[in-house]
Amino acid sequence: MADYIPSTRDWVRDQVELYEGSGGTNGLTLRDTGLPVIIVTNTGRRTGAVRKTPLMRVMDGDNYILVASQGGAPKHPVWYHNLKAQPNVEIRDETVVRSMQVREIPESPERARLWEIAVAAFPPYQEYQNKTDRLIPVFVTEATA
Ligand code: F42
Repeated sequence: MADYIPSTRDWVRDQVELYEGSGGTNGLTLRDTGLPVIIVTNTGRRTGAVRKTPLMRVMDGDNYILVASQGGAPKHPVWYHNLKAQPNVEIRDETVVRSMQVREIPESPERARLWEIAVAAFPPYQEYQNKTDRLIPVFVTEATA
């Protein structure tokens, strides 16, 4: 079993500790927004370590939409590259943990549809897109058998 290496960002690490440490009963929202968060367990593409990334919970039916916004920063978050290299992840949604596979959706009408759903769920995504030159990546999940 690979080691878990926590995020270097205090607020992110703290949220993961609270969320996972409570078995998915505490620390479930982004700060005081009341908006739900999931924890995506992914594999470090260089270290092979276990990485845990909280993201907003955005649903398209039974599938999760993962938005690599990183607050509109100029570069993709590191987890984006981890997911491209190793698309098998675990998603914790409150008390439920499932193995899922993710795929990035290239620019297309399908991506536009998913983006609309994401912005409806978390309006700051649009502000983040407006302030960066990169097209913010969008992944969707499919449950693995
Ligand atoms: N970020 C989003 O992009 N979208 C969201 O919807 C979102 C919601 C959210 C809600 C709650 C919350 O607490 C955080 C939220 N975040 C959201 C922030 C998100 O959890 C990430 O912290 C953020 O996107 C930055 O991701 P990152 O992967 O760039 O993380 C950085 C800070 C980090 O911890 N980096 C590690 C480090 O040590 O600096 C590296 C981690 C890593 O995977 N390393 C790789 C390895 O092999 O282990 C090597 C990677 C390489 O290629 O070098």
